[in-house]
Amino acid sequence: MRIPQTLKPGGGAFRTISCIAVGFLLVAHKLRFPAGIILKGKLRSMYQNWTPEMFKNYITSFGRKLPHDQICTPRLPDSFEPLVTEGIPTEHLLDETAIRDFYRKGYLEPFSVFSAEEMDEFSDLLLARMKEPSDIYGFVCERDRHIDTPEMMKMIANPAISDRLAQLLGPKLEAWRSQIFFKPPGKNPVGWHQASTFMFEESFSEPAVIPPDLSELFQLTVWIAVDPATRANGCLKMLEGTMQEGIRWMKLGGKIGFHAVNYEPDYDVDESKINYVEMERGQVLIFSERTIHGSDPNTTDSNRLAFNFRAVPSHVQVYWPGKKIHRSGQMEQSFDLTKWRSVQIRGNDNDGPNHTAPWQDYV
Ligand SMILES: O=C(O)CCC(=O)C(=O)O
Ligand SMILES: [Fe+2]
Repeated sequence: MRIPQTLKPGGGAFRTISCIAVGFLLVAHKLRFPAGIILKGKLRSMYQNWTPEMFKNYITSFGRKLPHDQICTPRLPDSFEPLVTEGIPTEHLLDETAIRDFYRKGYLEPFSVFSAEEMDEFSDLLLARMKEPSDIYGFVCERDRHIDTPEMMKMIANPAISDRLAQLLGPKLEAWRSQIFFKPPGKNPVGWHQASTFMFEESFSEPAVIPPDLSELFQLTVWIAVDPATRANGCLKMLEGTMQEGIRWMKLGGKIGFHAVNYEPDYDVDESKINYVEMERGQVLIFSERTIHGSDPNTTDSNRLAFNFRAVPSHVQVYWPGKKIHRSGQMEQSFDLTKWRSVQIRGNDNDGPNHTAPWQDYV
């Protein structure tokens, strides 16, 4: 069921009701009221996860101003050497310059992994999957299809990708989420956004990814160009320097956004800092979701199809412990997590906090 615009974040009714609730939370915060006793569900997690600055900005903007994500202060690593080198073939090794550039630009230069023939077959598979119900969630969706699609699972675990991820994140890695991004002619600009713990990209009130240290680099997105990605068909665009800067503020509402929620930047976008990342089919882009990024509409008459997945080091908790249903407000879908697993894509001797399965179990 589609939710009317007025009941979505940024919509009139949503703003009125949520400002009353947030006002109550702010007062409770000030009085140090033990809110856990009476609050339940979303209100309780907002009380726990929002900061006083967020409460205040939200109310004074009448339900429009929020950070793109949970506020954090990113920290540069002590050195730009790869975190892992052992067992990594030379062709996958990153040098210090590549890693330094990654921290500056927010992404690694795209590299070729898959052939055009492989992308032809993969394209047919993705387009078919988008119409079929997911075995794990039971409804038609574009999310986490790697769990019921062995071909995707093999891609996710491809060492040309996971070896590079390991040099930035560490040796033991999991893929917790994937997504098909289909951009047909004329469609789907993606507004400027960034995420760190995926608090707003996934929910309104609580992080989806829970690292022990918010300042470290604990997540990366892998974006695979199934069709060529060009400026004309809406390739990814990245704002240089923003990965290390922390989280900026956005305004809910407006004409574009991401998935079902509209919002716009509450800051000036410095055009001279935009990197358009054009890619050939079969190329792979690794970037930090903390980098402010988006994509323009597809102005060509052919599709722009892509597939992404999100990786974390295996010490990072995904979803709140014990969570059974994950409601993604932005996607307007609820995901029953009974059959979901965080998939180990590198280093199978996993001793982390997540309910995992090795990728080999699915192929
Ligand atoms: O494919 C796009 O246009 C947007 C993708 C994106 O935001 C992501 O992969 O995080
Ligand atoms: Fe994104």
